[in-house]
Amino acid sequence: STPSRPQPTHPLAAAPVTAPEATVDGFVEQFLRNLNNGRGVALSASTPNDRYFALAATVRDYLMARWLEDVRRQRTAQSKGVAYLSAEYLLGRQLDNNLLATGLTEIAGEALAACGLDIDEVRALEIEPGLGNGGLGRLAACFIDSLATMGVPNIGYGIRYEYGIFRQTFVDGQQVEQADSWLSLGSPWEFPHPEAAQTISFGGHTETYDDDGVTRSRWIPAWNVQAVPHNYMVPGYHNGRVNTLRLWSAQATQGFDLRTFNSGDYQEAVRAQTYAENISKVLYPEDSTPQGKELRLQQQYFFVAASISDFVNLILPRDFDLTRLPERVIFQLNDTHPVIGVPELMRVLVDERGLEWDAAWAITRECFAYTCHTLLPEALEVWPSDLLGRLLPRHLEIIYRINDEFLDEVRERYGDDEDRIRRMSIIAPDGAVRMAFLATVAGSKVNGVAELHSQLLREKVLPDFDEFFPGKFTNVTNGVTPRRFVKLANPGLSRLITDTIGPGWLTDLERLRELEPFADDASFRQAFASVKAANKRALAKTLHARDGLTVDDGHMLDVMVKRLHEYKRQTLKLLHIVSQYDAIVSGRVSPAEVTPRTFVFGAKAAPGYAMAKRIIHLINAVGEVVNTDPRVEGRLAVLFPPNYNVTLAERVVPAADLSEQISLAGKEASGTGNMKFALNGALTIGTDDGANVEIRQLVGDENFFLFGMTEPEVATLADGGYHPIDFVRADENLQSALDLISSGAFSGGDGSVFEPVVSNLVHHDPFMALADFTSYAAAQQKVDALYADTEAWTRSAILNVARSGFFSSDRSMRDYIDRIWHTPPVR
Ligand code: TH1
Repeated sequence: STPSRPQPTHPLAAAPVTAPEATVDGFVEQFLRNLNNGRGVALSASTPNDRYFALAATVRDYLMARWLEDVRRQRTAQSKGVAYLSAEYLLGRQLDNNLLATGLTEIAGEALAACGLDIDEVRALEIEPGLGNGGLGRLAACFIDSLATMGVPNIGYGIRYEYGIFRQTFVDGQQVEQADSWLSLGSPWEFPHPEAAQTISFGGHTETYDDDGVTRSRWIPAWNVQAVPHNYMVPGYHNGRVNTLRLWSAQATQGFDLRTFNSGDYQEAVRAQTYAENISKVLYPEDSTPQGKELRLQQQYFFVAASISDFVNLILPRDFDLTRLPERVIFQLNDTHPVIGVPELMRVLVDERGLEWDAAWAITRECFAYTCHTLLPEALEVWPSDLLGRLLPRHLEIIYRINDEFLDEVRERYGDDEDRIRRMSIIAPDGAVRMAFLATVAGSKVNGVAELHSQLLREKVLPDFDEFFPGKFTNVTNGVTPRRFVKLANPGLSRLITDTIGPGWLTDLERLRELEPFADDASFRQAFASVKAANKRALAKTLHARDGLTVDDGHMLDVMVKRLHEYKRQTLKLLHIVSQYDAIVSGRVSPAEVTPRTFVFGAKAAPGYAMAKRIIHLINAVGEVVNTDPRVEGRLAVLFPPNYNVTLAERVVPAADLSEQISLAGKEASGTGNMKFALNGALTIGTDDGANVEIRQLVGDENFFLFGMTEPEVATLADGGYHPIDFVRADENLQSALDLISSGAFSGGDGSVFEPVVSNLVHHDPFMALADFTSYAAAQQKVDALYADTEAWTRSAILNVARSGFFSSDRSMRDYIDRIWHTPPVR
């Protein structure tokens, strides 16, 4: 029931909400009010956490009037918006971002100082919400930032995991996971609305019934949970716009508990509650490797069903004509994780709203679009039909019908080409449901995330579908938000840019092109290099305080930060480090000939991914030895700060000289770290993979260290039978580095410790690290040569910044809007 609207008589209550005054005085007043009234403490008695909460609440207060206005507009305006469906949002810290959006950074600093507080100490208390694994989750966070900044109506829908991505620790060099209890002190950024909970059903069976002579199907579920919305502000940059991120949390339903309780089984009632609340308990820590677990499917349906119902039943007016749904919303599927939304919308339209199947299907096909983020065959989700049928029987029925009708169309086009039918069927021969196929059939558009990836998606993964649906496939190259990854992360560079080309570039990143001529200006190069040096010192400080690590002055900072995955080839980098170390200790080169480098790794391994964990162990073991061997004379250092996350990225990226993007060609769909580094003036050493291809095209070959096989060369090598041992025999440095690991040089003389890593490389090497080693080592020599010429290096670094404006997520959003969504900004 809709609550009745208040009819205020007091002028204050009838007026629009207003923000506190944007002055130091106004800020102090609001901050103290929040501390006193919100936390119930006086300044003198407040804890650091009280102050952090009060500061966050104050920033919120400045955004509130805008937010309420935008929420109202969303309900009343007739414009079309984006409902972004994503199982992950890797947001990073909110305080600085929201201060930046409101333009209050300086005022807040002064206000806190006037209260006798250091804002840096307060901001350090924020625990970042790690509600994502890596690139996919961070991309979602960048996209909603850009949409708010561009004034495009958007709701981000997802899951409020109680535990985000695990906190990584190292014990004796090996990864040990700790629970990420990011909510233990509460979150000042969320607005829970338990009263607006949605009931989400599961299990049971379906039955047919007669509806005025028409046979219809209905779902009789067995159990349900409550989905409680938690709203977060998503402020645009300096534009007074605030969109919403709505994350759902699972809560046991009372009715369900009561029934069990009344039957006398209290223990069982509590168990049921735990079961229900498990749904949003923890983020699955697998990046690009689905496990096909029932709880995962529960999570997916839970948040998608709640989100669709939220939009269709609550945001749209009660009497909205659903045949016009495509005029109001596009549901963007962030990979296959939310694809169960396709049969869910069909169920809502047909079973709940009584539409005819064909009409409902026409609406559904217009309302969804699908982004694929990977090519790894093992990453494409499939759900066993018995599992789906048990958990969501009506949805399985709907999927079967969608598939039957789709395959009829295929037959109509191609005749009884049974081979093709088998290839294109949403239902695999073993009965499993191929979610990527379902998304492709249902989606109005299907896109990959970089040019090369989109091309391979069409040509290698879904060629039958590309032929069948001309015009459906498109590309949108990923992007990153320059607000967080340039302005917040790199204030020094931002200041230099603004001093040089004026303001405005932060929302029009192609304007960085105007920096190009300054690459030839010696005094600009000088200023640019000193920003980089200052960023390195800042990183050194952070790593020292955080992990007790030391970064030597004067070292090149060579960085590889991303999830640990064999396809990304951290081992290739490691082999090169080992071979440099080997060259020194075997006397082949003197330390003085080696470019001083600090190698920084950051990487979490999925807890069940044994090989990835062994590789982490090996990196740490090599670091132990290299960092302490006096023969190295401090020329090489390997640092592996644990728990790489968004907060650390904001320190590491601006400090890097060299960005390692060395996946096997054809395996990394896009990458987005690669973009962050280029934008912050690191040079890339990389393969022709993912968005590296576009980075190299834009920054120019002479400002990029390319190496390795191309994707067609990889395919040819694989077809001819790949024998890694051939490549070991052909490169004595490689042979020697592998021998050194096998000898136990990094494991106290016990060669067996890392034998599984070495033998996997030498005998299998599924991602051809050894085949690319020689070429990689040669490219690293070119890196050393250019680095020796400081002016030339800095010139290249500046050109990387100047030519990377394309990689703003604002541009990605424009591409989505033009090619897929057709959701213009609303003024
Ligand atoms: C990543 C891709 O590996 C990466 O190349 C890309 O830049 C990023 O998405 C954003 O597009 C992926 N992350 C996941 C995570 C899961 C499943 C598939 C992918 S693909 C859980």
